Amino acid sequence: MIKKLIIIATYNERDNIEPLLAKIYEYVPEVNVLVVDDSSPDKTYEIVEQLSKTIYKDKLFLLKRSGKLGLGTAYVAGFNWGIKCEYDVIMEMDADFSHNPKYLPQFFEEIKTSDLVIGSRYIGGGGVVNWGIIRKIISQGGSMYSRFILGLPIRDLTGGFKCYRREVLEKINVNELMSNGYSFQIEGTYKTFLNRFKIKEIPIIFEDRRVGQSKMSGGIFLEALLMVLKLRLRRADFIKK
Ligand SMILES: Nc1nc2c(ncn2[C@@H]2O[C@H](COP(=O)(O)OP(=O)(O)O)[C@@H](O)[C@H]2O)c(=O)[nH]1
Ligand SMILES: [Mg+2]
Repeated sequence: MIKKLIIIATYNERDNIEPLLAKIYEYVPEVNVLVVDDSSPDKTYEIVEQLSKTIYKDKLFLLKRSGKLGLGTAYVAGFNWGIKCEYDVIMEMDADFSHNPKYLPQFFEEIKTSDLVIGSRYIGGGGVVNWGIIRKIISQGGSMYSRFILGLPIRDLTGGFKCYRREVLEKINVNELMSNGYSFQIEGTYKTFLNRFKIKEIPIIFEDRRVGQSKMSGGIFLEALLMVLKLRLRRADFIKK
């Protein structure tokens, strides 16, 4: 049996985390979950801590950081935790129900024959609901731009519903990831591709968050555009021996 870990980064997800965990364990009961919380002001971590000691004992873990350090470093901390504990496959997903847990069994099926499985909004059968036109253009445009600059045969480069085999994370060395914001997902996929791992996109319908606030902003977006250029220029550095 392969050991599976799902990492969920949280910042003010008090209303989402408990129902989300219930759904996750309904679809994939065998999985372990690590929540990386940045000391959310709404005390999301308290709920997780409580659940990890009671109904989800030994299958739910909490990594609490001292303050809001960003989504990218939250995942890096989670990846390192998962590598140390020798999980075979390590997934990332958002806490806000944008990433529907019903797709989880498909990810774990596909990862048997791939090295990275990406939940994709921009292949046939995939899509987005509840997003305004601006957000749609930013997201799809961001993927097209990155695809073109980096020469990647992948349709959805900015989504964060992804499943890696541990070997990939070890090879690309997650501690060397440069991005912390929106480009974090692009960088992970780019380095995976450059190191000749097998990448598979599966269609997902992405739903905008049910409750709480999005952390997307103009600054994050601009940082991402520049980071993609930087990634292209440093291409040779990312191909590991
Ligand atoms: N630990 C941690 N989680 C974060 C941080 N920023 C965002 N998140 C979480 O990352 C996920 C995606 O964030 P979200 O605001 O939904 O971004 P959007 O979907 O692009 O609008 C959610 O689960 C957030 O709670 C952060 O600085 N630290
Ligand atoms: Mg979201």
